[in-house]
Amino acid sequence: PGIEFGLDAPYAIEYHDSLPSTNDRARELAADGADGVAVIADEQTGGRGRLDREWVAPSGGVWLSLATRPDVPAARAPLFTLAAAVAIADACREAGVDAHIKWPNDVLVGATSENGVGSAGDDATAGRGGRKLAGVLTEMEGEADRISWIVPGIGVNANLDPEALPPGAASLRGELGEPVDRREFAATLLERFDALAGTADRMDGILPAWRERASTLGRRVRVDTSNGPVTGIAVDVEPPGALVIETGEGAQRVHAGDCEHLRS
Ligand code: BT5
Repeated sequence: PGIEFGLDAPYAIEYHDSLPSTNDRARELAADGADGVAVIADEQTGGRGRLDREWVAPSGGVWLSLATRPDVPAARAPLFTLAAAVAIADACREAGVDAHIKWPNDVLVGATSENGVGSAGDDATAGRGGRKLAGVLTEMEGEADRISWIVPGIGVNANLDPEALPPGAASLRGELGEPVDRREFAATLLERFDALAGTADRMDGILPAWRERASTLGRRVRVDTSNGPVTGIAVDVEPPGALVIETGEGAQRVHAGDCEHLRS
């Protein structure tokens, strides 16, 4: 089913058949003062991941970015990424797919048990604790004491053929064997996101919800940060979203980077 109309959600919807990137459009709207608009496209021709990586986004996915102007300090921005991951995981579970979160922004399926990690042999991504169903790219502008705007961008491989996606990717259709109703999926996702991050006083629930759905905690991980790799056991996530890694030489907090789940 299409996602082009009839979405009952706590956000105004701006739908496009095709856009270069829903994040770019939402940034434009947010910079112009929009607060509470969800930009949704059936297809993106220039989808972006973090660090200027490409995000493959053909017709059939849920490609969605929120133009928001919350009254919170910039330091809390990482919480929006965590909230988006929780909202995605919940919408996936409601659709019948047992999704889990890999710090900070990946939603994965498969290989949740500790001993299952790496069971997929040489397949790089599968061997690292699951196949990627969704990702989040959050972009913002503002001063330290207040965000001017923030755009959480959400990409979910909904009704796609996994063959059309990069190696190590999964889709809801691939997991379920049939398409999902994307309108229902997007509505659930937006409702969950709003419940977690819609107002500053709601945001306290984000970390507990994230911990419950994360497969990273308790795992041996390597995070590649801009200061080099940090390896150890991921023991917790701390405000506003830092991963605490027990390295053997004390705990280290990492705020951004690419995380790999390692064999223990
Ligand atoms: C992400 O980046 O995971 C963030 C993805 C955010 C996409 C949404 S879609 C709506 C909004 N508009 C945009 O333009 N972007 C956002 P990162 O963690 O850097 O992962 C990127 C990597 O994932 C790539 O280098 C590929 O290896 C892989 N990849 C690319 N497309 C994929 C897909 N559809 N499914 C799974 N993996 C993919």
